[in-house]
Amino acid sequence: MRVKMILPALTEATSPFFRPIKYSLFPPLGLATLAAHLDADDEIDLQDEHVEALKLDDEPELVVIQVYITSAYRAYALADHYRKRGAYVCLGGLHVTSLPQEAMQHADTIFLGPGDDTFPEFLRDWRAGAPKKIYASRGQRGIEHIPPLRRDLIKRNLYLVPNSIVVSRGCPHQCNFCYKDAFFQGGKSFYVQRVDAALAEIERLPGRHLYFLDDHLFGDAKFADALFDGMRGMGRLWQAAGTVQSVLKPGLVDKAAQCGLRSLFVGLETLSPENLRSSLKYQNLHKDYGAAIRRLHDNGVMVNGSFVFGMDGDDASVFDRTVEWAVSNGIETATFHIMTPYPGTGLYQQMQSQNRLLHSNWDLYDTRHVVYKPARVTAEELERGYWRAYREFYAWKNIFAGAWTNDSWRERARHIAYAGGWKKFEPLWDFVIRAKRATQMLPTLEAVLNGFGAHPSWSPARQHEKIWVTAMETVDAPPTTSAVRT
Ligand code: B12
Repeated sequence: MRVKMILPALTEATSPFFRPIKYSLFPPLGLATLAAHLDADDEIDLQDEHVEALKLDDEPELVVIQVYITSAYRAYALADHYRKRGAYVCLGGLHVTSLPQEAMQHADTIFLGPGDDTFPEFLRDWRAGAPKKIYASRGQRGIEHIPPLRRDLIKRNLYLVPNSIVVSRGCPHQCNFCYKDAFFQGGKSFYVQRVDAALAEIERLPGRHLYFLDDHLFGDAKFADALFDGMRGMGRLWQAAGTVQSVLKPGLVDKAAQCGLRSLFVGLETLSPENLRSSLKYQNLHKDYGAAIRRLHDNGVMVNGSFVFGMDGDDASVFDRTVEWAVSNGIETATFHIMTPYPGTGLYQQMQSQNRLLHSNWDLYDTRHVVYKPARVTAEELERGYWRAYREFYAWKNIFAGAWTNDSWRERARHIAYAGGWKKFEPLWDFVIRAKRATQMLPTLEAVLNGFGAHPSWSPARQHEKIWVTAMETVDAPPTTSAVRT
């Protein structure tokens, strides 16, 4: 069987003028996961439009397209194209699950929710000549017995982070803006892989660097604890996402750092308790964000703080206040978003019932445009403030100010290299992406993550490196500085 799998891109990702690095970071794990259910002798062409021009003159029998909100129109156009050419088209993913009626116009079959149980069911029906129109994942879903994803279909050289990995689905919390409730309807919304399967998947990944794309890697503490035990000694350097609450809990983050965690994406969202309450993000309420950041820094873990602007408690002062706070707490990188109500979420229902949605042009639901009536600022103020926050946070003066919250020179250098690397060398990234050399930048990322030797990853096989770094430290470290960590 000839199968085509496509991750379509939003327009910006395919711009002939400028390619932001964020679209060349991660390969399409969702599709590679689904591909594992196909037969070994099926002819599979997996294309990710974020990193390659699509070949559209082929003749697949089955087309599988993943639909996110910002790529929905592009996905529908591709679906229409292949249906005209006689292919059987399947659409699935978050946006299809939120708006099945819309997606159905463009597909032979649609899938609601995760595809790990429904896609194999569909394949059986399709091969038997009786596919259904809709497959909905319900009830006791899980990923304990899924086959290893088809990494052989991923064009590794096109990505900065080819070793991205997911070992859980969903999250234990219930924030009203999150995609989670829209996606995991009628069943479990947080579940993990078997620890041995997760460790085996890690072992299969070449090199050192890993990026866990799990919504909350620490969400199941028992699982995370066993995973980190298993990762000890593997010599990995890795990045992931977790909550303030999980960082403040004693033990787990320290263990994570010992087995290679070097940067954590943390959903700080807002500095206002009122906003936390209204978005049901209770797990962040009354938590000392500053203490969480210090805890991560003390463990040699950099922080990517994620913030949302435009919640109902935000007035025009929110942008400057947030940037100032982030800089003074030494956060290395920040991701800002304009609050965006995704269809199917509690936030969307709230905005709809209050008649505050401005339009449903999904292309603009990209967290950079205001798509609803904000409460205490105008839409223009919100967009201007959002862009100003990015400019200010990544101004050299603030990168240096943030870096100087560290005592150690190596930590300062790491902060400057990491923050500057993402935002100050965009023309370089553009060049690297066009030259199809994204993976070749990985050693640079690894060097920065390990703090130029201050936070190396240990493994028995790398003892020689340990000895070398320790020797360096003895020579290099200024005698008065205690913060150079080994
Ligand atoms: C990695 C990631 C990215 C990466 C790359 C995406 C990629 N290569 O897949 C980058 C950085 C580029 C990115 C960018 C953006 N992202 Co993003 N991203 C994610 C993240 C963290 C993980 C995705 C992932 O790999 N999941 C793991 C795999 C295994 O699961 P999966 O992809 O969902 O696939 C499963 C199912 O969806 C289903 N399935 C999917 N497709 C199909 C098709 C068929 C036929 C079937 C049967 C099943 C099926 O089966 C799969 C296996 O179970 C998610 C959060 C999340 N947990 O999903 C956000 C998320 C998908 N992103 C989101 C958003 C909003 C964006 C941006 C608009 C944000 C921005 N301001 O930049 C951009 C634009 C994206 C675009 N191209 O249009 C939202 C999407 C909301 C929505 N309703 O669509 C999410 C959910 C985060 C959030 N804010 O809530 N993103």
